Amino acid sequence: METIETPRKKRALSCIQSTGTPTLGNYLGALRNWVMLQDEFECAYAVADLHAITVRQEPAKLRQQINETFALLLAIGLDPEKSLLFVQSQVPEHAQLSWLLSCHTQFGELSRMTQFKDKSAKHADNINAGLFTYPVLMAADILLYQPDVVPVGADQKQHCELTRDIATRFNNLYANTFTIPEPYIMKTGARVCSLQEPTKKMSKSDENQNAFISLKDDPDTIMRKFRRAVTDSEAKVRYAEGKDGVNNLMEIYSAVTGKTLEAIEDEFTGKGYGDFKTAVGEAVALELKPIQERFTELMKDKAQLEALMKSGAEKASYVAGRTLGKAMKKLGFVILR
Ligand code: ATP
Ligand code: LTN
Repeated sequence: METIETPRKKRALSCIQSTGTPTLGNYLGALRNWVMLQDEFECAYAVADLHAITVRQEPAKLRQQINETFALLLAIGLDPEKSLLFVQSQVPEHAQLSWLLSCHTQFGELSRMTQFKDKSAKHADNINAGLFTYPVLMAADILLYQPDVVPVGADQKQHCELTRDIATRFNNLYANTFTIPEPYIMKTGARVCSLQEPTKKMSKSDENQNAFISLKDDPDTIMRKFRRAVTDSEAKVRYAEGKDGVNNLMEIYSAVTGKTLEAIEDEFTGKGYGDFKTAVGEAVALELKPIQERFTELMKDKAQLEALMKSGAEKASYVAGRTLGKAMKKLGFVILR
């Protein structure tokens, strides 16, 4: 008798660091796509807290940020019934596979990573080994769950490519072990820029608070930050080379409202930047309102958050343990039963 195999759902995995409150850049570039993929893919999403300590963190603040980032994942609409949600440090297999993979990654490859170059310039007094091997831990995060796609912002494309190279190398040396994943980068919102230096990406660890919109910013703060956003002296809302500030605001507005760049140009013909910035601020505040309300509720129930972390970590450890075991066996380690 012929059996009909149901094709397996494609898998997605991604993580966000607990280095501060997630920004509008994190949301438009990655997080909201995670929610979108939930029904179509088998998804696993994590708070990358081990990655966060590649730059110095204050312990009490780190703990708070891990809890808040986990709560925000729930607040944006990720459903633990549909997706695997967990905290990286609570699943020890990540650090274990990272070691195995680091012995299959070249010094030269890691030296070429632009995030390493940027972060070592920014933290010149603390260029630690973890900052250098950061992409190997990221490769472990990904490969443990055998995903087909990795939904990230454009800045993570290079790390995803390195992950593919490491996995391919491992598969060729030992036999097929890891699925080779593709980065999944959306067209709009993939690179939201700083409101103060619009050629740089918006980053949650920026020292200048006016440079980013945090997902926790209240409407007044959002409006004030957009009003202060750097633009130019042309006073014309149009998307063009050299108009980085305006282009960034147009992209944000487009990503939030779904309007095309042309429609936005039409909407603001004959109007100044004041009206435009108000419209962008209002649209963003409206988008964030329900997320903020759910976040406040979730943070009131620490026991529930912890219970969700616990069940997520257990499920993740089961999946990760299987892949880790497979990789160790292929490498020649003695596996005890
Ligand atoms: P940090 O400032 O601490 O380096 P970050 O803001 O870059 O952090 P991450 O936790 O490293 O945030 O990134 C989480 C996800 O958000 C990644 O998929 C990343 O590509 C995406 N992302 C980060 N910044 C932006 C941005 N400005 N625009 C679009 N996507 C972004
Ligand atoms: N390096 C990522 C965060 C990250 C990640 C991952 C993203 C850590 N592990 C696994 C996707 C998959 C960053 O955004 N800077």
